[in-house]
Amino acid sequence: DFINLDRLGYPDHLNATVELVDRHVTEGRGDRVAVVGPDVTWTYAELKRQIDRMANVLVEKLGLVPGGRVLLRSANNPTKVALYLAVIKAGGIVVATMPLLRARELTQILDKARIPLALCDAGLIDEMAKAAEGRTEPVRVVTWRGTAGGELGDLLAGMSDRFDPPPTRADDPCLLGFTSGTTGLPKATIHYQRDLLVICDCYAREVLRATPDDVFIGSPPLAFTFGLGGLVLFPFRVGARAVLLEKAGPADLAAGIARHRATVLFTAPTAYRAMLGLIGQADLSSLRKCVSAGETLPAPTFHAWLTATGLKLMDGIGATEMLHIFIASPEDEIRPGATGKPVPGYEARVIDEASQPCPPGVPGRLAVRGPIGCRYLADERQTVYVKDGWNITGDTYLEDADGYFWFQARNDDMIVSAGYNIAGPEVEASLLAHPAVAECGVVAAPCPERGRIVAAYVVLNPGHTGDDALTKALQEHVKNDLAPYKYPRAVHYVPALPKTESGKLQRFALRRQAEA
Ligand code: 3SK
Repeated sequence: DFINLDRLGYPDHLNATVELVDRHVTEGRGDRVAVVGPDVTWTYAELKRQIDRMANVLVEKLGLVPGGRVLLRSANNPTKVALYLAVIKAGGIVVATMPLLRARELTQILDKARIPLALCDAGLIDEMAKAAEGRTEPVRVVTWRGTAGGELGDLLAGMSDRFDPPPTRADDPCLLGFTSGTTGLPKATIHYQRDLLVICDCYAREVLRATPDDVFIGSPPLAFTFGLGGLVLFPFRVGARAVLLEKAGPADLAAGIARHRATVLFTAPTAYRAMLGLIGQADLSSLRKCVSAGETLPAPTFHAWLTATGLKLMDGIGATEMLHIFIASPEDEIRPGATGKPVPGYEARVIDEASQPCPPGVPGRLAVRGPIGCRYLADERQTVYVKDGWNITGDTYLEDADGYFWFQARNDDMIVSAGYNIAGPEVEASLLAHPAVAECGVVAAPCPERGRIVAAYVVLNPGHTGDDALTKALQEHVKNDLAPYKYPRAVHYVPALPKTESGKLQRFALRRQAEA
């Protein structure tokens, strides 16, 4: 299931942590800053020291053996990074979890991945403890406070700061990425030691073009592999600096960029839109690259950011299954509104119901393959989502004659109304271009006459009132912008939209509201 690995030239044995951290120390770059957190700054040499001590604790005191699974639960901070990389250095498998997960969701993960050890920030222990309680397969939970104080701090006392890793293979599993899914049980995707380098050597090198002088910052949690890549793996691969924010709302991000003179920003379109309102209040002039992913990037947001900052948002689509972004364009090849072209090393195609390639301009299901294969952990959905080595994504796309891929809808975001196929996100992009609209989500609502109608849930910008006059104005705006049948026949004004922890709009929650 791998292509182009010869070109990437990985040896049969490698350890991702050694490649990402130790290598900088052994090659004389140990005094460069690796990671900055709320209360600590570590050079590469100090980060290696921390990782080695933690790896010793994991192996000597907590019984971690190669292949052993370890759950991590905390906000983004340097201790979490060191623990993450310590588990991998010791040949273990990390299962990082979103800090806001509740006990029921943690239990699903513990059960699915059969995890015997959890490392948890003491501030987030309540739900973890509930999840661990009364399980037939016991889970040992170790907490830490601040920069590895608390229980973990006690275990670390007196540990050697030299750890010799076991001989890990390039295709040893080292990470289980859980996908939240829209409904139902989460799926776990298995990733290898090598995969952590592949995404750096494909996306970060060929598209992002990261350099050792870059300072990375962003909002996604490290449990979302968008964040893991953008805030840890990409900076460390080139010996650059990662700034980790425990709170990363738009205002925190803007302040963090100004304070740390960040050059590379990873966040989602919603945050870019919110930051537009903060441009005058924080100095964002240090930024040179802005990556947008996690949800589709509408052209109005691209243009507004370009006007405000002079920077082109670099859109991309990735998947936990593929670990990171597989379609995106370097800045000099961006076509606004398109997601981009396959990242070097990956192939993408749009296929029809019979799994045959669609001609240019015809929408179909997006399929992708590349140096990272999609492997679900003990999940019968493997055969549904992976066919002949192609990962069948949940997105409808079209490819234009020049090879650019254009997002149409999530497969379940298509609204069929009176026989017309309408992509909800297209109507959202149109509404977003209206000055009254701050955010919106568009879904199908039942209608006796038309089967389904287009229903918009709209969050307004300050100074606007959601009344009949505005509804008419928004409807006219969409009718003038898109084929008239696409206009939202129902418009609901809401204070906020339902989102996942990684900031994605939860259309299924809106759909449920619309069905009610
Ligand atoms: O596009 C996404 O949602 C995504 C998922 C996982 C990793 C990276 C990305 C951009």
